[in-house]
Amino acid sequence: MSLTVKPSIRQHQHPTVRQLADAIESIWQRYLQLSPYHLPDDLGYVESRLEGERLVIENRCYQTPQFRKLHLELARVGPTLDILHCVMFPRLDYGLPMFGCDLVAGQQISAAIVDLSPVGPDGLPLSYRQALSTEPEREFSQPRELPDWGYIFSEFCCFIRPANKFEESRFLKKVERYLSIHCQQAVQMQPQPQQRAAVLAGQRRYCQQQRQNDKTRRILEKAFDTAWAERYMTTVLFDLPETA
Ligand code: 18B
Repeated sequence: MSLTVKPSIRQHQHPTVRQLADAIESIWQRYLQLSPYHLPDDLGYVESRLEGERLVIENRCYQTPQFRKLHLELARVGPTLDILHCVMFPRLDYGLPMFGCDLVAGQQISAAIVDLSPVGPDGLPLSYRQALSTEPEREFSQPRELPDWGYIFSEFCCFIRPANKFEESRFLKKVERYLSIHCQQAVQMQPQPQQRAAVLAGQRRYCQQQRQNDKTRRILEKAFDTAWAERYMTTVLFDLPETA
């Protein structure tokens, strides 16, 4: 499938948000066989007001033979807060880690996180650990501490506040490496139907923890309401397959 260029809030967002969104889609396109994924009730484009300020959410979703849902979300809160959110949900026949990325940019980027998070009790598969073992250490001067619910992330999780443009572009490169490793591993993998129950349990745990992110929830609650925020977090941001 070729990705058509639609008018988008992307053009107006923080340059690093825009570059990261472009990079993610270009890697997906390079390695994966994309087809469309339809969101419930057309939650593709959502607009509301947050304390008099506009909240705009724009979703891009795809599926592939290995992934039930590839989700890239761009959001703008008011005139200056830009957010990129990305999660790749493997199909249950594939015991792959969860790729997740979040970038929160006001005047400066306050939070940049990327991880390949394990779904099994034994941590990341050996092939991932080997591929990630060449990652440089101490690339960033301002690491951030994970919240309590963040024990789902791997030892390769990168959570920082980029100190300058160099660190921003270094973070971008890191996301590109994580994503390329993930796509390459995924397309080489054979389906393992006997693992479905375990994979579902792992994805459920991942989603349950992510739904505890109060900072995300608060933005959605202020712009809409509690019920809408709950529904959005459970059906769009961190949903599970219906075959559950
Ligand atoms: N998230 N993020 O995706 N979040 O979605 N995000 C924030 O500087 C949104 C993910 C993660 O310190 C912040 O503190 C909104 C994924 C972590 O307690 C804001 C959306 C991952 C933190 C938002 C969104 C992830 C965090 C505060 C929907 C990881 C730190 C910014 C579009 C794979 C939490 C700051 C803490 C923070 C908002 C992680 C405002 C609205 C996939 C760990």
